[in-house]
Amino acid sequence: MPSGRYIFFVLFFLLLRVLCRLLCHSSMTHTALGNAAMLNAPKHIDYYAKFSPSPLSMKQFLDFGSTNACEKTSFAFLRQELPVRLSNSLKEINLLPDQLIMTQSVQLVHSWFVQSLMDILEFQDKSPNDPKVLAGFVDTLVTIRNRHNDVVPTMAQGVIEYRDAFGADPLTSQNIQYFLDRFYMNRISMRMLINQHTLIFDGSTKPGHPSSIGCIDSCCDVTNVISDAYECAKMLCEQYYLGSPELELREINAKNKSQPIEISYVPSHLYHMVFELFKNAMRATIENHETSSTLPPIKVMVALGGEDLSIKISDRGGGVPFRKIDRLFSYMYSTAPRPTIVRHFPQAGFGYGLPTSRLYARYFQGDLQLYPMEGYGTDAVIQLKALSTDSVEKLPVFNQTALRHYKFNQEADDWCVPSKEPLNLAAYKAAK
Ligand code: W6P
Repeated sequence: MPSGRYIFFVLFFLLLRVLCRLLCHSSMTHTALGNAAMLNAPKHIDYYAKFSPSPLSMKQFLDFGSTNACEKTSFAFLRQELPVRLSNSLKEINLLPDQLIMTQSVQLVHSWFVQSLMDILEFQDKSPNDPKVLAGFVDTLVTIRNRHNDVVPTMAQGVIEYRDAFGADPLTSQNIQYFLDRFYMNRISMRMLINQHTLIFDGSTKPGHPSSIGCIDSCCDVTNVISDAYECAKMLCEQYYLGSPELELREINAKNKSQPIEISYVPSHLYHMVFELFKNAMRATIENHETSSTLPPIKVMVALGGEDLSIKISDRGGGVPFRKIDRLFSYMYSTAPRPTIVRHFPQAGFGYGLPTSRLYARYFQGDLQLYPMEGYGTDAVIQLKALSTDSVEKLPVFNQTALRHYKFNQEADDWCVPSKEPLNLAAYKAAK
């Protein structure tokens, strides 16, 4: 019976294809959940993206770790707030150029976000009074933190793929800049929430720093952190260049002249910023003095006023043309052509060090700016809030204004484009 055999084979192959689809799909999305649960994800994303994130102040972060706050409160806050922040980012990913969204890298990051959202939603109906639930929540947060470890290099890979295929036009570059600044800022904020909860409620007793609550130090000794970061950058610099500029550090505590400068801050964030600035200052100094026998020192000034804490790091590395400053912060420009492994001293524009440092400064309402004097050197200035009441998270929110940023930026500029050939004024000469 040839036709019976034929039908049998067709059915057999159809069955194989269905099985194959199912297997491939589940391995592609790296999901522990069934496909049925994943199919509900868009509904949940739409729901949580409608909420605006709730920024916390430094004081509120500190309160979670002191006696009057408890794990249940933190749990109840996070199981709502993390889905809100995740969903706001997920919505914004959809506004990237299609060819960027379609890259494997961006798809992978997207799948991590969806998976993490679904992981937290498992806790929506569980009781905060059950210690097993609370312990399970800490474990889930640790899993999520690990899952997202490589978000930055993976997104960078996506940007490289896009740039190699479609080039770097100014509009796309601007949209990617806008997106990644917001996306990474949200990431910093979610890792901050997760770190605080897991550090404070991991069940261990806290030895060490009495002024520390989670990763925040309520008496962060700014000068100490700066000195540590300098020493580490100096070590790398000497390994690579066989020399390094000295540090000259001055400080003024305007409020308390004889006291050390202390603020409530995240020491690791401060370290990240000044370490990055030191590496840049050292590289510029050395490469600008290759022929001379002495190196000018890097001068650091720290000032604490009533409102601001300011740090200025000055090098005499010859500066940069002012026109090129934006590029130092650009994700599109500063992405290495290939994912080069930097084993030695990081080179100019080696990656995302400067833009992420600026995000850390802005996260608690500060900023980081560069003031080059081409031909002489560069001042890098970090501004931070001195008061814990002013240090409030700066968070992106996905709304109509954000949407407009992506949509309507193609409009003509409202400033004239300078012409290469100046107008011939002779044509305007009044007739005699
Ligand atoms: C430079 C370029 C730069 C970037 C960041 C910090 C300091 C410096 N110095 O020449």
